[in-house]
Amino acid sequence: MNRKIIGIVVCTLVIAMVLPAAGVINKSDQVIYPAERDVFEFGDAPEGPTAIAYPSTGVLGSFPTCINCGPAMWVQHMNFGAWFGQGFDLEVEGNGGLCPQCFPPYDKDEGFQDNDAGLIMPEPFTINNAMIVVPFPGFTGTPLGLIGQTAVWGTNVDIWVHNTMPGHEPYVPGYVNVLIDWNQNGAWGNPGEHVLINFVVPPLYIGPLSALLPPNFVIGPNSGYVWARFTISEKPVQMDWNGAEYFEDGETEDYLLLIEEEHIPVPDLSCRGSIVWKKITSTEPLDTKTGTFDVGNVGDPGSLLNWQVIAWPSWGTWTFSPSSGTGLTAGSWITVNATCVPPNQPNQQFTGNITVTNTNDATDFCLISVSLKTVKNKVINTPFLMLLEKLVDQFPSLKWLLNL
Ligand SMILES: [Ca+2]
Ligand SMILES: [Ca+2]
Ligand SMILES: [Ca+2]
Ligand SMILES: [Ca+2]
Repeated sequence: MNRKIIGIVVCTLVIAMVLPAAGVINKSDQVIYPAERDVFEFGDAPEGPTAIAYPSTGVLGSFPTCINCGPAMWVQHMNFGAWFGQGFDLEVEGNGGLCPQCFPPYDKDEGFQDNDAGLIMPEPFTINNAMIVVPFPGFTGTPLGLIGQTAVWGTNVDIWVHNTMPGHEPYVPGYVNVLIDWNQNGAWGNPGEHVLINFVVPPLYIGPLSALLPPNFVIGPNSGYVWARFTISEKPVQMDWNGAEYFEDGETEDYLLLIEEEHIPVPDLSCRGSIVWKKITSTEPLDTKTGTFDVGNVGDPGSLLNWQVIAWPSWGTWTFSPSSGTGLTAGSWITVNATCVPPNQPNQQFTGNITVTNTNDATDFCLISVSLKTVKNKVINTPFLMLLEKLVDQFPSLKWLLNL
């Protein structure tokens, strides 16, 4: 090791030793010195008889946050060198000192990217004074992932950790634990909610937790919001920890995270066009009439439509080409050629509909209106009519007979 490298290492060690001893910056920019540490680091997940954890269900928060109210205990840390993000701040009570008369306001200890919060991803949510779940100002809020998806550290979730905890060696490892309220009952400790268990952060490690390759975990079974607790501490906790403990060192940060339901794109059938055949003669019943209409998928991007012509007028003889289709992509249209051999009934107006349906959803259908008008029957090749026409030629005043 050359002198320069030794110098850098010594400098780093000195800074690491001096920083925790010198204190940390709290939210009012006051430096807190060790001698004044009659305050601690707490959580800010909701707790109390009026603290709603999830506005959509009204479930109350029973997370261990407040000293002066139940139903749970609380988490607290002194701090000598382990935290998340750029620092930590110390208070006399949970939720940034506002317990127990609070919720709202929420997230009064750490928010997101506020120099205290260490969460790198996802972008968490909070609950405003109108009790609406919202992203933090300046952020859009991003989901942890989908139900049942594996949350990968560094891709779905990450947090900045800082471990310069002094000890006998002279630095000691820290332990990171993560709890997520998968079943949204307002408490941790249910099976599967302890998603990172006593994960070791080596002495003097400062960086994203993902770089230490913590084990990934499967996202819970419910969509919506879940309160999560990230804790770094000097000692391990028990399995299925409920989030309450007194620690000599470290920090706890609580976040409201979003889990999304997998969205399966849904097709939506649409039709355009109508068919009108005016004044056709029925003297040539095999004179097939043709027309067209369009069938389209105006549904979600990525959706595929299966469709079918299921009904048509009872008059005439109909054929359709094509009469059904599968896998019509969103935004696509297909032209259907309709042919009809008209009924051999003179001087009539026929109307009706062609019905096209989404094969996978009977409530998704559309109608193409059709109309056909036949003229009066002029059966010119019958001997009687030929005779009549000759008669009219000689006696034009009898022309009205031809209109009968
Ligand atoms: Ca905290
Ligand atoms: Ca928080
Ligand atoms: Ca922090
Ligand atoms: Ca729970």
